[in-house]
Amino acid sequence: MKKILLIEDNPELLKNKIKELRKSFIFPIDTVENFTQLQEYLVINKDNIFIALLDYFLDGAMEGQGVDLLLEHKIPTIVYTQEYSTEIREILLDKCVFEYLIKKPNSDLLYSTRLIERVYKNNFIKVLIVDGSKSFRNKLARNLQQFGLESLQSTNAKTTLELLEEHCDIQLVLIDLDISGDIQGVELVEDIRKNFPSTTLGIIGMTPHGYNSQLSIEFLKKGANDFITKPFVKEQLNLRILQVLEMLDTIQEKNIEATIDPLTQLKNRRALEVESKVLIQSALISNQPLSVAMIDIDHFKVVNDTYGHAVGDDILKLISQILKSNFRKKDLIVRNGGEEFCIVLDDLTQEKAIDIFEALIKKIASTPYEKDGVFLNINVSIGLFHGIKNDIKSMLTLADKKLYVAKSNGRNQLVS
Ligand code: GH3
Ligand code: MG
Ligand code: MG
Repeated sequence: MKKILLIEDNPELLKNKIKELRKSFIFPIDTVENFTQLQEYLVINKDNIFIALLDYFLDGAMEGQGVDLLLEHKIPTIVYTQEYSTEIREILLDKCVFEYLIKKPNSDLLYSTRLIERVYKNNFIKVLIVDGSKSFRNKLARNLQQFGLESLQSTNAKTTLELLEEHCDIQLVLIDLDISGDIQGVELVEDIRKNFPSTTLGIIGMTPHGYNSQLSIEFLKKGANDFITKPFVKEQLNLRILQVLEMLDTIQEKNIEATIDPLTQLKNRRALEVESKVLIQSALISNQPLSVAMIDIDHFKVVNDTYGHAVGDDILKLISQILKSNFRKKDLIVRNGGEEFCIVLDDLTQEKAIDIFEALIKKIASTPYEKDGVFLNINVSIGLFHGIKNDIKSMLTLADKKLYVAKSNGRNQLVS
C-alpha cells in the first residue's frame, strides 16, 4: 500500500500530526525531519508515496526548497506553515502546489482528510482534458498531476468520444466551450451523455472569460455536472473536481451497498433481478437454455439453535466461499435471503449442469466447518431448472418446486 510522507522538523507537531492521521487513515506514514533526510528518503522511496505533507520552513531548507524537490519528483504535496502568508500562497500556487494550509492544531482537519483521501483515490482514475490550446492543456495536466490525477488530452469531439470508449478509467472530462472541429463544447457534452450518464462520468465545462453567461448555463442543461469560468484560480478548479469526484464515489458506494449482501459479499436478490435480465435476453436471442439452481442449507435452524447465530453466520460465509471458488467469474451467484442461494449459469447442456451441481453437493458435504472446537458437516439440497422463460421469477419458482422435492426426499441431494 502506498504511504503518506510527513515532513516536519518540530517534534511536538510531528507527534500530533501522526496521531491525527492515524485516526483517519489506514495508510502507512513515513516521517522525515529535515531537508537532508528528505533528499535521502526520496532517492529510495519516491515511488512508494502518494502524498507529501510538508512544513514549508524546514530545517536546512528555509526558502521552501522542500517544495521544489517534491515537485521535481511529481509528488502531490500539501504545504503547511505556522502562520498564513499571502506571499507564500502566491509562490506555491505559481509552482503548482495543489494546496496550502495552516498547521494550527485541528485547523482544516476535515478538509485535509478529504484531500488526502481524494489524492489516494485519484491514483486509480483518469481525467480527459478537451481544449483547443496546447499550452493550456499542458498547464492543466501539470495541475492535475499535483492532485494525483493522470490526464489524457483531446482537441475535438471525435477523439474525445474515442478516448472515452477506450479508457474506462476516465472518470472526469474537462471541456472547453471552444474546441476544434464542427462540434462545439456544449454539443459535445450532449453527445457524451448519450452513453455516459452523470452518475458514472463527471463533466465540468470551461467557459472563456467574457463569454455570455448563458453559455455556461447551457453546459449544465446539456448534462455537465458543473462549470468554471476561465481564467480560474487552481484552488477553484480543484475544489470543483473534488466535489464532482466525491459525488460519483458516493453514488457508486450506494449502488454497491444496494446490490451486495454485507455478510457474504455475494450479490443479493436485487442484483439477481437486474443481472438476470441480461442473461435471459441473450439466452432468448441465441435460443439457449439457462441453468437456474436454488440451493438451501439443510437443517440450518438446528445449527443456529445448537451452536448460536455467530456459528450460523460463519457457515453462511463458508458456503459462499465454496460457491465463489466453484464457478466462473461471469456466473451469477446470489444470496437469495436467509440460508438460500441461487446460481444462474448459461452455455450448458442439462447433463453438464447436473454434473456441476452434483459435484457442488459433494464438495460442500466434504468441506466440514471447523472452528473453536466446533466441528460440523454441512449439507445442502438443490433444485435445478434447466430451460428458458421470459422472466427470472418463473424460473425461480420452478427451481424452488424441485428444491422442495429434494427436501422431502431426504435432503443432501439434487432434483432436476
Ligand atoms: P431445511 O433443511 O428444511 O431447509 O431446514 P432449515 O432449518 O434449514 O430451514 P428453516 O427455514 O426452518 O430455517 C432456516 C434458518 O436459517 C432459520 C434462520 O434463523 C436461519 N437464518 C436465516 N438467515 C440467517 C442468517 O443471516 N444468519 C444465521 N446465523 N441464520 C440465519
Ligand atoms: Mg434450509
Ligand atoms: Mg430455507
